[in-house]
Amino acid sequence: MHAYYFDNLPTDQRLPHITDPARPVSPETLAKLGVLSWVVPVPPHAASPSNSQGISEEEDCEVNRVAKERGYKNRDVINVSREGMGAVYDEKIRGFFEEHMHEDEEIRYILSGSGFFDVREMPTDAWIRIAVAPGDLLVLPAGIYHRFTLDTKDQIRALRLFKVGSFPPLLRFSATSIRLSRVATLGGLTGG
Ligand code: KMT
Ligand code: NI
Repeated sequence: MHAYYFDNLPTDQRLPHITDPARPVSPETLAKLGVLSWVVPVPPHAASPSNSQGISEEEDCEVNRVAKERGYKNRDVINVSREGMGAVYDEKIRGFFEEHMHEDEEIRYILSGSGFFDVREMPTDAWIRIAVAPGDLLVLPAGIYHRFTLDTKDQIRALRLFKVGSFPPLLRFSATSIRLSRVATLGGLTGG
């Protein structure tokens, strides 16, 4: 896992988008936003692309210890690739990259492939890009605005852990408009 400020250039979302010079973001800065990360080596059975279960709740491993400690109840494996998603691939790719948030804390544990999670820094509103690879375990706090994109390798498989219910939340399609109206309200109140 490495993180840095996103360059905001309107090129292919799957490119790294590192600024020149790069502006790295430390794990401490991420932790202040509630974004926590660990590296947990992926067991061979879960790393295999044909595996669709990921890590079962019975396995004795760090992922399950974190999940139990933090009160997680549900999980699934998502294979974000053209092969893995079929007809809904383009729509899903678009949806993941639309700024959204989840009502509850969620975990992503990368089993294979790679990609980028962008999280909004508060109160600056800057995008922080988090590059993830196999073994990265990422905690996204409740309510953080974020988006996801594949990189140019076009493939990631991740275990998703949920505290309640199931993905996707209803909020995801209105998240950007809610956030923008909040910004507008703040602007109005301060006269800026
Ligand atoms: C999210 O919350 O944006 C996602 O789950 C993206 C896909 S996980 C690799
Ligand atoms: Ni999300």
